[in-house]
Amino acid sequence: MNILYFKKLDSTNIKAKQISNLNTVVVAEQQLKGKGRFKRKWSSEKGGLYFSITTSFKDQPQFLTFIAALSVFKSIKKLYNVKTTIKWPNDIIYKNKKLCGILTENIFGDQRLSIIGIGVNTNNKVPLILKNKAASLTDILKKNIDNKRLLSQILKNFDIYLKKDKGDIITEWKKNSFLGEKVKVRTIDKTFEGTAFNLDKEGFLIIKTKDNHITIKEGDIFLKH
Ligand code: BT5
Repeated sequence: MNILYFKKLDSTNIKAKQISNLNTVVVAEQQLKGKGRFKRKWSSEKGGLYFSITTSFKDQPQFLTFIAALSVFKSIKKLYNVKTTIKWPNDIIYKNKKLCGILTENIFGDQRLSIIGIGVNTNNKVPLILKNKAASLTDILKKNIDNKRLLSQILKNFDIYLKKDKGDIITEWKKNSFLGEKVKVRTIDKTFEGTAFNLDKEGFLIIKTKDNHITIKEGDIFLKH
């Protein structure tokens, strides 16, 4: 992997798209316009780990998100012995607070690429408004985090998972995920409650409600406790 470091970028996903080179990692110490899903913002103050990986196009980008989530999950466990939980579709949480967010985008240019953007709260401050929703590794461990070391561990794991088959990825994802938890689901057109029940073969989430099983393709999930 070719790693490019920047002090400040609008967004590592945007930069990676401009560069459009395969197997490149774009890292920024700070992002001015960090992006979340659905045009949301990702708070990216100095001190955090913000990067994007480009890889060959996958028609099911959710699998790349799963691979990224597993890579972050494993790295945090290995380096800091912190047990996090993977929440569908794109979060790593610690005690119900978001520690990492992932944004996978497919680019249909001359070359078809998938860009996987990963933001991990390490030494950065999160805005007051997110205090109840966001966790950082420094807050959890009460020590400074070596972002380069964490990055290289995540990239190592990412390479390993990229070579695994989908079935294995889903199995491992499930084992370390929030499945079984009571949740509230919000999609574009409805909100309802149930239990996070399973993933289907495509990587969509199945919610068990009182009298039904509902497949969720896109939306937000909130843990209920
Ligand atoms: C995400 O969106 O979680 C995807 C975040 C991806 C960020 C990375 S950083 C490197 C790369 N470059 C980019 O520009 N983006 C990627 P979503 O599920 O939509 O969550 C966004 C929501 O999370 C916001 O609306 C806030 O409520 C919350 N949030 C924002 N910043 C946060 C932070 N630093 N920590 C925890 N929660 C945050």
